[in-house]
Amino acid sequence: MAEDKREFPADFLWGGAVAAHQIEGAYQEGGKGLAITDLFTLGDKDHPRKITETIEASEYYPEHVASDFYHRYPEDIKLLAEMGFKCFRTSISWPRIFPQGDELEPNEAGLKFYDDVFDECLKYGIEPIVTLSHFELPLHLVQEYGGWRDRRLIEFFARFAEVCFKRYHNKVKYWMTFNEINNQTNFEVSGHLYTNSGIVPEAGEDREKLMYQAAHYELVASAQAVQIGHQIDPEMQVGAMIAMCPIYPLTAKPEDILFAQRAMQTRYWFADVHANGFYPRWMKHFFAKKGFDLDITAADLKQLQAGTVDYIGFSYYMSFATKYQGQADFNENRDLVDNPYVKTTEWGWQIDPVGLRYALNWFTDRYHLPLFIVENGMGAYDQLTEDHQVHDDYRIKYMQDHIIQMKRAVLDDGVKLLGYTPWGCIDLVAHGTGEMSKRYGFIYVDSDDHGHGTFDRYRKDSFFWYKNVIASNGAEL
Ligand code: P53
Repeated sequence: MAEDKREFPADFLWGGAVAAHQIEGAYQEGGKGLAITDLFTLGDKDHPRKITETIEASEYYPEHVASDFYHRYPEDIKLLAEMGFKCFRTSISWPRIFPQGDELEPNEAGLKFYDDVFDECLKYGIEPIVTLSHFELPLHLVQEYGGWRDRRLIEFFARFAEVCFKRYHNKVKYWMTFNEINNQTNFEVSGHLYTNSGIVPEAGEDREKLMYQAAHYELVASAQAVQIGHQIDPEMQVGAMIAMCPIYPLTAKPEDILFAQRAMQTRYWFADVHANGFYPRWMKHFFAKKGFDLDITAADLKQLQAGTVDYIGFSYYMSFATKYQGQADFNENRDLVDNPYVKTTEWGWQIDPVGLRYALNWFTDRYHLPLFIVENGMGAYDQLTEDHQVHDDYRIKYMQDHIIQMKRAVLDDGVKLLGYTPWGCIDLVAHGTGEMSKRYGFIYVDSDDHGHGTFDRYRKDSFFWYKNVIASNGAEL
């Protein structure tokens, strides 16, 4: 295949992405309250993270220290600038701004921290891209209200959004409301409902119904935030953030095709509501069939319609395949099968660059909105050599393959893509397992899974490679 030397559009936003809880550490500094992620223990690929009720001395909580970005952000952002970043995606830790979540007045020290971070970015011409809620729900909202099972969280979130928009609208144009709002479709797996919505199901409670109720409140809160944002500054772009793992039919058997369609509906209706402003038809039937008497008011439906998103941000790591097994409703834990045509990472994630082009086209056909790839990457074990190098050719290969498909979607298919922010551009705590050793970065952070190390930063081979990708605007991969 001939080398594709074409460039991306001139205003394409090359950058990288992180999230507050996975990189900042300093979990009790600057008046920050506890986030739910401060109670996630260390796991690994064979052992899920536990969620404890209080901080236990015998456990290790990786987010407490993370990559110590809170203290080292000037050095980190300087390195991002050296790579030529045009933008940098991070999140605002909700409990830094509202330590309990339900206060009326924000915490000035928290607001000041993000002013400093954004100013440091802007100093180098790096545009901050901000997620409001990236799994950092204030713990108090779980203890006092049961998380997003309670309608009052809409009001708390709207207040948080308003405070952030007012404070930073001159520094931040692109916002996202809820990170991977659809990751909770796997509600049967312990932890997913908690991570997205702070919900601990009681014995005998219908987890599926809880998920739909919480997601509804979140979508209403998101729609309110979009409207608040546009009132404060019409230039502001407020987007959704969807975890996109396309689900293919395993074979061309018509039942498999129909089932894959069903699977996509089940996982991506969140984007339908965000972008279209109303629930898809199948859901009304589904709720009735299930006998779910959800709290969805006429006023809510108006909000959804009035607060549709300006763009779709999405993460892309992998694709799935599914096979019809005689059950009408798709179930993530039962119906996903191995795709024989792709390889996997060491954590079993199916590597599928072509699926990224598929996803970009799928979103475009469905919503006709600009898109933003706000996460992509491959978690891997890296080796730091004695002279402080990391030869991460596997990471370079993964990204090359994905950027080639992205290029085709933009230049051959006409997809409107705002930018590309690969995940974990500075090594950070993996969300799923809590491991530091599941690394994504261009910048190596010298710390192990237990927070032992110097925390010094080192440039990996991928650092120099990506720097050249940006400098050539994607012509040289
Ligand atoms: P980690 C699962 C599937 C796809 C994306 O994940 C996911 C997850 C949750 O683990 O989450 C996103 O760190 C998420 C980030 C996360 C990243 O993907 O488990 O938005 O917070 O770190 C990568 O390897």
